[in-house]
Amino acid sequence: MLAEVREGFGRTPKELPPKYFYDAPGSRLFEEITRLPEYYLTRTELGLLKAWIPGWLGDWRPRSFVELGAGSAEKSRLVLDAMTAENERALYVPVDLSEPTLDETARRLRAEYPGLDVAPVVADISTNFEFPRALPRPVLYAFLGSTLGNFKRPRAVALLSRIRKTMRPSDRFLLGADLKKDVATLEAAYNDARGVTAAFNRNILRVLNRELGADFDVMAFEHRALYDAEAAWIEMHLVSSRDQEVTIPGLGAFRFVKGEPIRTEISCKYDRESVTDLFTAAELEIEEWKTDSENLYALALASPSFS
Ligand code: AVI
Repeated sequence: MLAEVREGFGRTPKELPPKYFYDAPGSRLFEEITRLPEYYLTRTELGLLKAWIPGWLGDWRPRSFVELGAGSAEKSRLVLDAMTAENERALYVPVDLSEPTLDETARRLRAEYPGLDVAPVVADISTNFEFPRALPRPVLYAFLGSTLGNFKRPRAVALLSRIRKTMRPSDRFLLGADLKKDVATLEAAYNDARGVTAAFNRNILRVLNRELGADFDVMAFEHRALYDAEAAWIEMHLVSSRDQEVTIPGLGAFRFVKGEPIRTEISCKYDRESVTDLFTAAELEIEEWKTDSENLYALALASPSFS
């Protein structure tokens, strides 16, 4: 963590890796975000999964389901229901950074689905983590919630390529992707009226205080989220509300001038073309592309390409 913060604070503007949002309070705040009226992503994705998963998994029945960033696996139930519909045995591999969340998820799912083997993997998917290979085929890999959008292109392509390398011809990859749309809708989703996203954003500084002994005055940084249309991403910042100095033991003192931002997250927004572009770079090709009636969000089901 110290090395990553050193690297991020060496940039202009300073940056922090968004994975550090998700300690226990941060994960609870994120769950709250997913239920906000402005944050249409989660409920729209759920509607699409409900509409399309039973049909897709009825025709092609995977025996393993590997889910990246699984968290509490709420949306995963739709896939698990379809996989276990005919009392067949199935394997679920939830992959997440948080061991306590995974343990709890595994405990609940084992009780709920008697025919399901649950083999959680604690891993940081933003690094070079190796995917399990010896899995009953076919395998459905999934990365939902538009979390791929929190990765810049090189990391997104690297992650997709790592998934692709483990795929056999009968396997599929399912991506949830938030779509480009009017700026007002996008910015409202990251600037909710109740200030939950602001609390979520600031929480990263509490994590640094607790884990690294830093002395951020958390309330002296303001939440800001803006859409950059050229990059096609939302940028979340914490903006210093005054001139101040922060000490991070092991890294030293950092001066902030009033108005100086720390970039805490990017959240890329896609269209079919940009998803195709990422997939092509990773040797994947879109088999199914489904959007909701308002064109807010998409599910892309992809197969490995062999060109
Ligand atoms: C997890 N990820 C897809 C969320 C997003 O929309 O980029 C994280 C988030 N940040 C602010 N609100 C939600």
